[in-house]
Amino acid sequence: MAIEETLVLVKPDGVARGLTGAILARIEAKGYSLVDIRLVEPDRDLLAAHYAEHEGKPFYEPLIEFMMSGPSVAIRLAGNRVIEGFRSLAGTTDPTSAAPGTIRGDFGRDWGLKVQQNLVHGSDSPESAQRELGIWF
Ligand code: DAT
Ligand code: MG
Repeated sequence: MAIEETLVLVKPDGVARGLTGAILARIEAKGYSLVDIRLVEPDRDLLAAHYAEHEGKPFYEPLIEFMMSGPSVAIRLAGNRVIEGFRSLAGTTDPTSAAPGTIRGDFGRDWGLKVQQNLVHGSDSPESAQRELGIWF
């Protein structure tokens, strides 16, 4: 067993569309444990820290603006290999091509170029998880 913790965010589109409960149901059905959960309205400084790896990319500013458009639900999630497991539940980044059965594949809409509106975030490595959990909690 490799019990890990990860940061999951239900992003502003997921919260605004009333999908928080449906997303949490999938997480709980998988057997992961909610260790902590909070509604956060992040400021630019928090988001700059969270998305530091993407600074300078063409989608960076629209991403930050979108993430400031409303609250996100931040979740400290624990479970066996939860970092990889949650990203598998979430599906690939672009909702248009994310597989059916995944959160992004089932709920993500084709919003034109707005790939950032893909409902959820999940940390991509143990190092990212520890860093991001420290930012949001
Ligand atoms: P992920 O959220 O799947 O880990 P990422 O870390 O590469 O993806 O990017 C962070 C977020 O930035 C992603 O959830 C949506 C947005 N994004 C990534 N690539 C994009 C692109 N090519 N165009 C627009 N937004 C993008
Ligand atoms: Mg990422």
